[in-house]
Amino acid sequence: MAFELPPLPWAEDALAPHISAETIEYHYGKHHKTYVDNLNKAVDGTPDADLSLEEIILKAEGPLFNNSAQVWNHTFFWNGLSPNGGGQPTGAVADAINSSFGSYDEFRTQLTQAGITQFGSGWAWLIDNNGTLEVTKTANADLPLKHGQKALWTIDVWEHAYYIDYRNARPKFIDVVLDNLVNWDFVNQNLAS
Ligand code: MN3
Repeated sequence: MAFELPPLPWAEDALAPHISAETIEYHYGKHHKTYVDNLNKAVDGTPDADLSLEEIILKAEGPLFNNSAQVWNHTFFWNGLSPNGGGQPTGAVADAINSSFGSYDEFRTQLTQAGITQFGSGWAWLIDNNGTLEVTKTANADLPLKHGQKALWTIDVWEHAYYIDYRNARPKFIDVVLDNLVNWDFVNQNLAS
């Protein structure tokens, strides 16, 4: 069965003005869709077509890994954003962030630094590493799953994620997302799963 582009959890203009409908139109409607299309082309008629997305990510290298991982990463990224999100964490994640980082501010500093210092394209992550929350960054399509780590949240720092709205100002994009869009309910679900 072919992989499908999952629907967005909100309307294309719901994250504006922080992320514009135009950015979503391209980032979801073109970039994310292209990864899905390329993944389907790559597995069509092969035994991989019967595997789950996660199974493909774990076994694949090269273009098949890149496209399958980018499908997963983008779906995870969209679900981690909410029009009513951002700011201080809630629930169990708030306690886990305090115990792992000392404070929300320290988490925020580390996450921002990871996003800014990811040279070229990639992702910054909040992960659960055997009960301790950590911030990591990955290049291109790479993701925690490939390293045996559990992802709790991510931010896409490829230029296509922010260039329409923020041009070259990646730090501003990260700030705005942290202040306004982090879906802490989703992070709590991932922590609990
Ligand atoms: Mn992207």
